[in-house]
Amino acid sequence: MAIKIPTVQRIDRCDVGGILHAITQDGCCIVKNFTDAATVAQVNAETRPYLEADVPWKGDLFPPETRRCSNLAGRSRTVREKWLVDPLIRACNAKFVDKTTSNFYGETKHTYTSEAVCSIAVTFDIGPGGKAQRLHRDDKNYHVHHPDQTQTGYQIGTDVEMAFLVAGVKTTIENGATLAIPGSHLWGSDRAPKVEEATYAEMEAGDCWIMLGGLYHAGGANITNNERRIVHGLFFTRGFLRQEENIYLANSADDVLSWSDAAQKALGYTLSSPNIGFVEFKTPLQYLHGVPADALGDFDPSQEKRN
Ligand SMILES: O=C(O)CCC(=O)C(=O)O
Ligand SMILES: [Fe+2]
Repeated sequence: MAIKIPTVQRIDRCDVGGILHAITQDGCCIVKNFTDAATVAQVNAETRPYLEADVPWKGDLFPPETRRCSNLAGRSRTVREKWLVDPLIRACNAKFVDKTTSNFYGETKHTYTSEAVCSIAVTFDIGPGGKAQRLHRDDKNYHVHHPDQTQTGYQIGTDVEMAFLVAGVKTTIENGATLAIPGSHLWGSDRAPKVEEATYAEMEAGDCWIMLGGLYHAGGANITNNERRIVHGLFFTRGFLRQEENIYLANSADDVLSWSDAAQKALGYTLSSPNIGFVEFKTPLQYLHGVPADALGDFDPSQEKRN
């Protein structure tokens, strides 16, 4: 039986209701005209020096042809002050990621809302020859269990993460447009994704791909000879998915490096498997020790290798 590949809905940014509906239905959508050409050009210019300085990844997470600009919100004023705080992004996070609960504090009932926080902001620039990533759910990092919702429909609150990828260039099947399976946010954790079920999020520069953390997707293969596929990504997660006490700001590098390995680990200076807590794609301890970027590989060596 031929596999039916769902299409991606393309909706103009002024139709916020339509965008929220499409994400509920499909787990993703493309927002047309998310931003204008001048803003895209500015962000491309602000990130170019960092992309040019980046070195090939040695491992499975990215093909060696990919260059990244990590700490994107810190490094690009335009990303930080325009896109990160865009009302459309806030509206999406408010619906899918913010969390409100009520508790008794003594005999008084209190209701608290934890707002989504940017978990990672990074540019992905896939160069010619770059192979596709494996299909994955980004929320594997948060160990999310997904119930099978294919019969019931999507229940808001199932996801703890969502991503916004703004096209820095026109993205095509040839240059590595993101691969995705619309509707796969509804799949139970036991169902494996197949490449034959995926479609491509082809975008014009300035469009924005939005997806929930439970949607299967992957960076595409770049089979061109001379095009670079640049997308600028903002990923948000629940605001409370972090440590209660922020000791990272309270202790100097020298203090931390004088602690025992076990204490460093207990206090979060190693990573949570697979990929939580890195800085400039290094573990905090590699970063504090000044390990050069070209000495690095995959974070979690226990991850299964590709077939
Ligand atoms: O580059 C892309 O299109 C997506 C990258 C991605 O999914 C990832 O690195 O988790
Ligand atoms: Fe991903």
